[in-house]
Amino acid sequence: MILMKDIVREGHPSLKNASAEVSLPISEEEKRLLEDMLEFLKNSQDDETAAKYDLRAGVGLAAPQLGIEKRLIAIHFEDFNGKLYSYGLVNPKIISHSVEKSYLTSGEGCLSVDRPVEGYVPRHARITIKATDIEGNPVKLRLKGYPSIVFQHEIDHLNGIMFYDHINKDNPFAVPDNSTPIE
Ligand code: LHY
Ligand code: NI
Repeated sequence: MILMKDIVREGHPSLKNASAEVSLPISEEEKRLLEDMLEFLKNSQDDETAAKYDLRAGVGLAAPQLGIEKRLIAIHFEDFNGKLYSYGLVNPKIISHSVEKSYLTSGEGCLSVDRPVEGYVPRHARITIKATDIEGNPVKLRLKGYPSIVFQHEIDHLNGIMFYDHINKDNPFAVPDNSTPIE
């Protein structure tokens, strides 16, 4: 199982590099990796398991955070309406996005960052993603609100971009133009 020691932290090159496209169909090893990544997220959200293994709760994880520079991400959370988003995705790509932006009023964190970084992280308010799922099926997702933010955070990791790269250096709490806050 994936543990916190397996997650690379700031300073590791995999967090700064662009990850490689994965050829289809994915290998058994890549399939197992995505399943392990999803299991980590579920474990991290289970109070008992998280306490036992000292896991920090997470809703998303990207392969480069394990030092594996491949375009693979896992997402697992329920939105505020109780709708489950649980995906292991291969080569996720934002094919279109709104001009309007959004940001989490509480900011963002990262499993690879062991310090609080304050400030608003401007994101596209709405995105459409194309990807391939674990079973090899094509996936097309239209996302807004919190789910849109989480997917953008994870896809950024595939491009070597950290959430704080988006924060306004002069005024971390500057409200992004044409944006809607997400509580
Ligand atoms: N995981 C973060 C997590 O807490 C992702 C996140 C955090 C997204 C805050 C949006 C807001 O699950 C990661 O850092 N994965 O890369
Ligand atoms: Ni992160």
